[in-house]
Amino acid sequence: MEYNFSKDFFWGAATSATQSEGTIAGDNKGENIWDYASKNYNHRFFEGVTTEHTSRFYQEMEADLDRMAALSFNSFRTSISWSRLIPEGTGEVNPEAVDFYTRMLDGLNQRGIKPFINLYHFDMPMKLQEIGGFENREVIEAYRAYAKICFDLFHEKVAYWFTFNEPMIPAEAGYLHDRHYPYVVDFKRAAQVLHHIILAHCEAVKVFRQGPYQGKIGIIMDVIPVYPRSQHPADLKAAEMADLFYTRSLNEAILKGRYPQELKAILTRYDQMPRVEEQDLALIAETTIDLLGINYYRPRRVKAKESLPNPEGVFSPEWFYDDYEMPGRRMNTSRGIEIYPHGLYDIAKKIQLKYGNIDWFVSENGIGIQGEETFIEGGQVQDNYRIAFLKEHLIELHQAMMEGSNCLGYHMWTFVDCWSWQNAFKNRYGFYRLDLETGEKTMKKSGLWFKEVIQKNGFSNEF
Ligand code: IFM
Repeated sequence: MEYNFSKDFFWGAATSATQSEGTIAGDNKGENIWDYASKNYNHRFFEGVTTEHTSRFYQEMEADLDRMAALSFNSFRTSISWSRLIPEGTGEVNPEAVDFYTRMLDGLNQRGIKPFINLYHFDMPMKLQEIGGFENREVIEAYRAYAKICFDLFHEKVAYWFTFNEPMIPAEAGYLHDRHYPYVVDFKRAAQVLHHIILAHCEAVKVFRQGPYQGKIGIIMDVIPVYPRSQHPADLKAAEMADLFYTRSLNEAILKGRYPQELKAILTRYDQMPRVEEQDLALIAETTIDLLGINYYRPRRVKAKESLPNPEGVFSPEWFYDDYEMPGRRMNTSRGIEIYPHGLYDIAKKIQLKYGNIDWFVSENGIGIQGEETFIEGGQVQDNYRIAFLKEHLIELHQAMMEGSNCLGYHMWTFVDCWSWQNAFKNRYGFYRLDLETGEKTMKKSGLWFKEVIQKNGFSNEF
């Protein structure tokens, strides 16, 4: 069976500034929450690795661009680090950063690799976090100004802009589930952060549309499709609630221009409604995007709750469902998450049938594996599991495209093994292995496989 993809399909990979750039003396980068947290809450990071020690994209950018070209990428996503460009979050622009991003964008374009540029990947400048980060409405204006500076500086070099990567995560992980700084646990505050992030997205899209810029603008969402344990009404209700809180709350605001009605009713009932001003809803209603990125890693399987939540405990979406461990599910044990390629097909169909079949692409998909050095043979990581993972997901995507889904591309997470939030270098995701001792970057077997796929614009099931 042959799987051929559309002409001009985007093939490449994604990373983010904080996860790949690193810092060096004299780069004049300002501190962001990850620089701060990885030093001051060092115990929360695997083996205590801080943001200084990432994959050194800042120093090795030209060589890394050559590595991308060696994989035949035609596109690549990274983010601009807000605190590198504007060290205090507002005010003075850092000339070293302008020079770095200019060289990076030129270098990509010269190699025929289209830059996909994201403005925010979890990395709030520390100065702005000190006044509350996105919990503070003033930070929306700071973000709007930052976005405009990026558009003004780089619009001639970038055709694809994204306002946020996974906008749910800073709210959910930073303000409810104790995974990201500032480690607050409070649903109402998380909801406020999410609402302000949505407004910040809308403001950036607005400023983009008002300016003399060419190109497209969109957002990158992390979608976890929800599956109920059974067709029992209680399980179906549990699935509906998980979907409402974690997917529809955000997707409908961005893609349909309004929050789901049921959400407001529930949050009001539990006294969890964030402050929403009247003009906010009008702004959300009038904002549209050109291109949607979807990050897909896993499904969410749920069942009806088995015991009542503590009524005096912290309100959370988990008050309405329990996670369900489906017997026989296929696991990536390094990350403790299920592998379910068909979920990508289901997402594609949902976009097609429920969200107007808008243009979209897979902006992240990948598999993080711990202890990858044990798969090194002849100096190369023999990551057949990653090739199988990619193949299975691409087959599902291909099927959805055959049925009319407007998917324009596929970006793998990630290019070179990179630093992760909390897990640092525990799980490796890259097409290139990073040797932490020597700094050497070597192509894995999956990199070679992906290169062939790109060159053929598809693959056959045999290889
Ligand atoms: O590393 C992250 C990335 O920053 C956002 N999406 C998931 C990746 C893998 O965990």
